[in-house]
Amino acid sequence: PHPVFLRDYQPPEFLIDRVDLRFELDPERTSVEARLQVRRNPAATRGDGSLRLHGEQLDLEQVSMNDRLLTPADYRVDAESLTLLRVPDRFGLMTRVRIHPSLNTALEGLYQSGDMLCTQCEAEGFRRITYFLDRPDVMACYGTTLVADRRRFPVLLSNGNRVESRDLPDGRHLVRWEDPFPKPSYLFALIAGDLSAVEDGYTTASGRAVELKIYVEPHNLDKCDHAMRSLKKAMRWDEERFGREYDLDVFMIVAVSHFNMGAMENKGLNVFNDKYVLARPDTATDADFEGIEGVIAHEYFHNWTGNRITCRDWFQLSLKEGFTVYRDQEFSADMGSRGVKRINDVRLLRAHQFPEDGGPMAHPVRPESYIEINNFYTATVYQKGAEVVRMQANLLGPERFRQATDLYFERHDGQAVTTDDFVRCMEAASGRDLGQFRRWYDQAGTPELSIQADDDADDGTYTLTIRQHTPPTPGQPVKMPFHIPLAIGLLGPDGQDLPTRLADEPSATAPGTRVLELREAEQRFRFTGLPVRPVPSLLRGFPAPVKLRFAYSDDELLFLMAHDSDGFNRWDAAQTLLQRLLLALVADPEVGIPDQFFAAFRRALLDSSSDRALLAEVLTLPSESYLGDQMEVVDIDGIHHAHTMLGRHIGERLGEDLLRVYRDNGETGPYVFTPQASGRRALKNLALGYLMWAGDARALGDCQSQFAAAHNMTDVMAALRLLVDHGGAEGAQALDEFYRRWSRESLVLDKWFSVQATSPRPDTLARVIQLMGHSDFSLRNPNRVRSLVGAFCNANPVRFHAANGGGYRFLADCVLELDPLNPQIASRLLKAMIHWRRFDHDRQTLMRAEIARILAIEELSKDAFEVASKALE
Ligand code: HT7
Ligand code: ZN
Repeated sequence: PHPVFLRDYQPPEFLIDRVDLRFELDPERTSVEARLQVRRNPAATRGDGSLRLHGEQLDLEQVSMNDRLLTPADYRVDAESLTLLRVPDRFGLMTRVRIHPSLNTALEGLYQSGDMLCTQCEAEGFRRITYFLDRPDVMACYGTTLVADRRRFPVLLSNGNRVESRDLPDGRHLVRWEDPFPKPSYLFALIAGDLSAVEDGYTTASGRAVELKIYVEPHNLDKCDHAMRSLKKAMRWDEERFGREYDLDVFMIVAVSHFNMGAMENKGLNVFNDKYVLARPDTATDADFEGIEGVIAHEYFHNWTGNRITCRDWFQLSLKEGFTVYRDQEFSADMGSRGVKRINDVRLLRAHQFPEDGGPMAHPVRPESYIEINNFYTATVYQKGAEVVRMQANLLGPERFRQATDLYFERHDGQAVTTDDFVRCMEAASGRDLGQFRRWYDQAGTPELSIQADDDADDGTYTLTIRQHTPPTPGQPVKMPFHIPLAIGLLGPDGQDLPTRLADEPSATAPGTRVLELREAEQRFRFTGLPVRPVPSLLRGFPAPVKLRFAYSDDELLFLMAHDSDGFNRWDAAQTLLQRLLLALVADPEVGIPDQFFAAFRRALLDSSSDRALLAEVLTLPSESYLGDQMEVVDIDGIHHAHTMLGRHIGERLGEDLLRVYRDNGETGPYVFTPQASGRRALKNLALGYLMWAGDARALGDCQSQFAAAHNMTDVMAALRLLVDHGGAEGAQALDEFYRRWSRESLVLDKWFSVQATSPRPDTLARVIQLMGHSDFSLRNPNRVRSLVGAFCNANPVRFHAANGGGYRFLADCVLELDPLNPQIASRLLKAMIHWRRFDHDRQTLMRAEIARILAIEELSKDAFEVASKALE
């Protein structure tokens, strides 16, 4: 397979203004008739007079041009395209093809999910439905006619507004949809099924009425309230914060059980993985409720950032994804606790994006090449892309940023544009030069900031010398300095913020946070007028996606943890301390844990003035994989041992306090999803976890009672996880009970699989292999695969990286079995092994051998080929 390069981008030679599609739907054999209005693109250079349309896995039946039937002498067909050999400057084209949804296990194009038919076209799935210019810069208006058996498929949906509906002979019916907004083919969607809808309404800021419908299988109707509430909140928020109104008469969401990703923003018809729609307190955890709110908002926000304004080509993916993630993060921050949201977003960035940036598949936010675009829906494009937008928002300030986004929406509505067009709007609205800032889009790698502090008590100055260095990444051996906003504060001995006046500034600055702008490899900032040596609070609120190196003493970290006015940095100081302690324990398991650590932990635990959700974040140990990322060579077993040991010590030393916190934060009434209530649950279950680590006999009883009595899935799952990890009869019995109760609820059953797959118990791999043969397991359902195989390989480091290589062999076997069925999911799973160079020699050898075994397969998909080959480069 060959890469596609950004530098080769050419505008399309032809444009398509209008598409009329007619589907005769049948799971085994669907007929698709497409009528395209094609014209030469005046802005493109003339080619050889032919037109090449994308098309894959289509059985071509008929082609006609301007109503004249073409013969095979007029065109050429191969596995990826239909080429019309001579075409006029403007013409009508009709093609009729057959496709086979029930055989489509890749879940791209038109496929069967349970009893319904649905589509997934992003990125390049439309070409599996009909012949087309399947690229995002070809935007057309779509009319879609759906014909199907009325009993089997009473609901027929597509993009836009419904304009016709009638019965046909032989029990069939016809529904016609018209989407007035030009869109790229990746936003096309259709749904056919026996579905029920929860309906509601929304009046936009300008007074237009919009019908809201969430379609689900009838037995799920009682799990849509939270999704509907989230949708209405998102619609209001986008009006208030970004001035964006919804534009069609109806907005529809459909929940499907077989879906490769989280959800898809098709115009007016968002298709969702049901995991991000369905929730009832007894079936979904707080994390699920939060995920639903965020993903519903994300897809809705795409209506403007993605649909009205789309990407010129797939290298610009972050134009819509980075911006939309930024928007959904801001939305969630406004709906819940801003501080906790930021912590979780940064945790995610550090856990996934930083390793990606340091690994063999590192790529810029705007990649320069790809073999398979599906491999580039990454943490870099999404999460780092959002950080890049956030930095611009912070550099501009709220008012200018709003002017800049208004300009972007006005200037580019209806267009397919680039990340550079976006930055140009930021520049135009603010008058700032973002020339150097643009490097965030085209240089990969995480910058490392090394900061050194010098003070001269005599003249009251304090100097920070800041060096930035970005390690090389594949294809980019040398990096230029980034433009980095660095928010800092200086704390006095009483914990208050001091003024941050620089030596060359004429007037005093108010105490608090100030933003330094870094542009060079090394820069020095000299602060004056400081009566005492301050403790610096660096990277407040995490203003840029960078790694910080500063030689804090333990005492300084304890001080920041207790006093920093920036909540994010209080959390970060605690995490740095915990990380330090854990890494010291890895190096020497006999090392003593200082009393002051327990004292600080206890103080935080009993701090009733703080938000409990934030406390739970502060008191959670850094994950084993994150600790591994901080080591030169990952010591899997050492980390697991240190983690368990510290958890046990905390449980033992603070047993009484933990028990009190556990009991004081019990549920008092019916489940509500509010930041306060979910914070209580998080803190309570964290306390229970430490007690269970310590083997506290009272905690085992509490855990069993919680498992038996809780009415909400958050508490049930927390107890189940602890019981399973505890093992023995208690664990087995809880699993059996859970299965008996929930085996018919697919999303809950996923939890049953993943709680077993992520247990650190020594026999977990054997159990996982056994579960692969369970009658409820299927490789054809991505959620199930993720809940068992994905959870084991990505969230159970100590068992996946077992020294005997069993985990690696298991993953490679799964990838090989899955690749012919669903290459997207297979290649995503394979990514669990690409950081093999970070491990010891024996594990490196084992992982490399498994990747090589995969690469040796001749019919390997482009998806898996790209990941495997880059991993070994
Ligand atoms: N824009 C959507 C991406 C997506 C996707 C991409 C490739 C293959 C399947 C897919 N399903 C959804 C989701 C989003 O970011 O909003
Ligand atoms: Zn998105």
